[in-house]
Amino acid sequence: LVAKATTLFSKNTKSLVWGMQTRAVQGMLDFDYVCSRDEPSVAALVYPFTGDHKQKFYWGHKEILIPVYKNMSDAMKKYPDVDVLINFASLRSAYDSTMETMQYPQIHTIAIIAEGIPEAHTRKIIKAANEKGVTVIGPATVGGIKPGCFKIGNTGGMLDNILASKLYRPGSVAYVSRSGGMSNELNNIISRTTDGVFEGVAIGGDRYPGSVFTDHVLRYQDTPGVKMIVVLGEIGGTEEYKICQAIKQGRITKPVVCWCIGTCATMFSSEVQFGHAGACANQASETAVAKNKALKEAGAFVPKSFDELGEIIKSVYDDLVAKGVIQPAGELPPPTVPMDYSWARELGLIRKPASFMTSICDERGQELIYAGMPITEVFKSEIGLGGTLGLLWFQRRLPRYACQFIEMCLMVTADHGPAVSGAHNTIVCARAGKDLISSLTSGLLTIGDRFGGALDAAAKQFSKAFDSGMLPMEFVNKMKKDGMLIMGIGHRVKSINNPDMRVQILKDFVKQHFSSTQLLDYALDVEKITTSKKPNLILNVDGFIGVAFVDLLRTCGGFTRDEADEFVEIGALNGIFVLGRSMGFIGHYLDQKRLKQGLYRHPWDDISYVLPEHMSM
Ligand code: Q5B
Repeated sequence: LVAKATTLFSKNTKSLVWGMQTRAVQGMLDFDYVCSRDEPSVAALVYPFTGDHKQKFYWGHKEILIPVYKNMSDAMKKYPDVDVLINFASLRSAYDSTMETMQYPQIHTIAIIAEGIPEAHTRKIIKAANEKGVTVIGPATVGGIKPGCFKIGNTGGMLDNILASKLYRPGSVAYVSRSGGMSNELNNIISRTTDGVFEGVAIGGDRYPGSVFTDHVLRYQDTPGVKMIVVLGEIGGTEEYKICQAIKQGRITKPVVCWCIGTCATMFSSEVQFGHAGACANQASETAVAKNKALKEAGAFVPKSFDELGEIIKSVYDDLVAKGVIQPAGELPPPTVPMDYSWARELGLIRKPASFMTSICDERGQELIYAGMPITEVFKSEIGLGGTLGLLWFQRRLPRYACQFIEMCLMVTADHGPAVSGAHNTIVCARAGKDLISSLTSGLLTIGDRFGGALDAAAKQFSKAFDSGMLPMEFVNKMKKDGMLIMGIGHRVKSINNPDMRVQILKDFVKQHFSSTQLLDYALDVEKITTSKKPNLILNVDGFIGVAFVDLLRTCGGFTRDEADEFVEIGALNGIFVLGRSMGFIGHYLDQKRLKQGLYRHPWDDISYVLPEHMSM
């Protein structure tokens, strides 16, 4: 067997981290920085699942790059001064990666974080480690910490905890525990009752930890900076008896404060398996009560209960100070490590104007919310597509008739055959081999004043004329005088002789359900005048929806007049045609694909070529 190192970590320790644990690595670097280390303790990461590359981290305020290697051998070769490996591999790969690590004699300490590694594998690891003189911390642990020097992975928690427990500089008390969580509690207790932690290791809760209590207690005994030792044992196993023996034999001379957790097991009528795999007393000597008794008899300082642990640590420490064994050093403030933005925000310490604002939908919580209405409620109250559109476009729970009207608008505008500009474009695009989205958008891009995009302009023109008290005839004449077309009036194929049934359907519904149709009535009066001039100058589908929507917004009770006007101003109404007609365009796209239509080429006989005469120079 090769002797193992007494000092596992120093201010110059360099490590490799196995696994893409970027948060843990950043935590280590922040710890290094707050300890005033000259260089980061992480030399590189090893991660077999990506190629060699570099990862960005913070070193104080600065951004630095730390390499990631696919092969451990490359990392070892590149960093011969690395002597610690922190293994974040899963329980499936931790064995192989640990065994591989032990092939490199430069490594003297391995921390294995994974839980659930088969005991047979751990025992093989322990055997190999003993043969090679490698200290294994873990498995199933956060690892350990040496204030001012080195932190294994996530040990010690967040930076505020590290600072609160003064882990950025060494104290005189070394501890060993099984549990990682309880080691944090020890950091807290020791920092409040003494000059602080010198080193702390959590060996992990498995039945076969890679290193045991005595391994670390003996190291601490042989480490001059350690003046007293704290052991937090627990029910199960007999390791604590080795400490008793070492005290009795005089191998351990420094004061040992010890408490075994799990004394409450006696309150149960049957044997209790506590959280850790090894935390179960299989015989009387393995109970916490028996071990505490033996430790006390051996000369360790054993409190009456865990609650008294702090007091007893303090009294032992005060005694050492009184005897001059410990001379508490003066406090120096640690360097400031900038707080991560996300953490500072979570703590409510900073505010920043958001780049985006949204008021219609929130997907962050457990349930998707549309304008304040949880998605389950959207379905429960059966508001349908019209109601959903009401929430997302108008941020209102609209009355049922309004939802129905919106759905009818979407239905009547869904398609008007392949000959209209948009459908034509979609078809040509689909036949040119383009995809659905390209073909759809090619169709949508034709929507404008002349085709399908006259809803908002119609709403504006008619409202302005109506609100200003202009008579329908005055309005028609003024538009003619100004040389402007009336938006929402006129159709290429529909006329009073060939009425548009879509408009008729909507008209019937609106007349029956809307509380007021003032603007619609005004537009119908205008239609009477325009159709008297030309039968195709009807109030078309765009115009009808435009003016009827103004009546809806103004009179449904959900909007102020300003809000109603704003929706028209910002172009909400054309959205109805865009949304409705998207259904048709998609239909045309699928139809062309289904019909296996080839590339479209417009026939020459349908193009009038009107080039200038050939001109000779
Ligand atoms: N005149 C729609 O024009 C159309 C006049 C007008 C005063 C007017 C035209 C127009 C306003 C925009 C509008 C939406 C281009 C239409 C839609 C969806 C669709 C489409 C589908 C679907 C049709 C002939 C004479 C001229 C003009 C005069 C025409 N419009 N006067 N105000 N608004 N409307 N767009 O038939 O004296 O002879 O020179 O721009 O509302 O897109 O199915 O196809 O669902 O897909 O080509 O329904 O009306 O008529 O331009 O030859 O004009 O009438 O000044 O007078 P036409 P033009 P004059 S719905």
